[in-house]
Amino acid sequence: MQLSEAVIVNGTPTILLDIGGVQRVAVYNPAGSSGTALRFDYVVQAGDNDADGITVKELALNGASITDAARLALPATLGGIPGTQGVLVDTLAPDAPSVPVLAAGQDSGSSATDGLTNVNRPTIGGTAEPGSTVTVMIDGVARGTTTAGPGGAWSFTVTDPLTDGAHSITTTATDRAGNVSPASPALALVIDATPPVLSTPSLAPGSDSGVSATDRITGVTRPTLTGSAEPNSSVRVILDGVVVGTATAGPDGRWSFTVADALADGDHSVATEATDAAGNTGRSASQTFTIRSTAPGAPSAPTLASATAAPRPATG
Ligand SMILES: [Ca+2]
Ligand SMILES: [Ca+2]
Ligand SMILES: [Ca+2]
Ligand SMILES: [Ca+2]
Repeated sequence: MQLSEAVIVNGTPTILLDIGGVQRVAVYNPAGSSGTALRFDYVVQAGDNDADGITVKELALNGASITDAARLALPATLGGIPGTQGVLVDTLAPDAPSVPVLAAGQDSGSSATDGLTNVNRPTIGGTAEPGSTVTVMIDGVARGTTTAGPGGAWSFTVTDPLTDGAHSITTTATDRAGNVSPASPALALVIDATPPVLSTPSLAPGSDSGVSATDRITGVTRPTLTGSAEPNSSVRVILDGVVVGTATAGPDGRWSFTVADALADGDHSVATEATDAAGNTGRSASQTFTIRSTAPGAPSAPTLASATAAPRPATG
């Protein structure tokens, strides 16, 4: 309270305030006052909340006197009160924000709602108190802030790529007075940005017939092919450049596939491609093998090359 001349205050006058519809009282503070500037203090209390500015109401003498040097009492009215609509009082913390969600298109792979994604810098969003500052925490560590719009909606794109594995995303909202909300419920996210790694496919044991079980020359025209890929990934079997079927890798990564249509004699190649649940795709090297299903011509009668020679093994 500014005065044009020095005054003497006896007693404890007060000034009535309206804070969000609640009457509060600012009390004369002699220690903070001088002859021409009277100070009144009000300490904001828990629960005070006035988003459009407090109102300064009347001066109450409460039996006190305010006089000038000539002992003339001042009129106990307040004039020329500066605008107080900018004086905002807010002791109420925002409610906890909504559970964060992945933005549209960010939940890749076989399900768009399972929280398993290969987007390792995802955009997430939610709602919080309008105008509040939203702090995004990943695994409990604040990783950035954004502002909730007039409707409360906010959006945030993770800046540093998240590592593969599980992550928990929560938020808090901070209002303009610095009150911080409780944390939101958590968004559980699993990042898999790593494509499947596939072994070179091979003929299964039992599908590589003949003198050698490892020479990839076989009389089995519908061989079983095997290999390994990322566990639970979907494996496409590519024979001579054409996808002929799909297998699913087991929890140990092993898959097998039996060719449905008999293969012609001759050389063939097999390769595989696997896609994991997050939508990453990897490809194997290709492997060749040879089908020889036609019975060879009757072998000539064995002859002894010498008395000590061992019998020649049959071929085929
Ligand atoms: Ca508030
Ligand atoms: Ca997904
Ligand atoms: Ca993967
Ligand atoms: Ca063989």
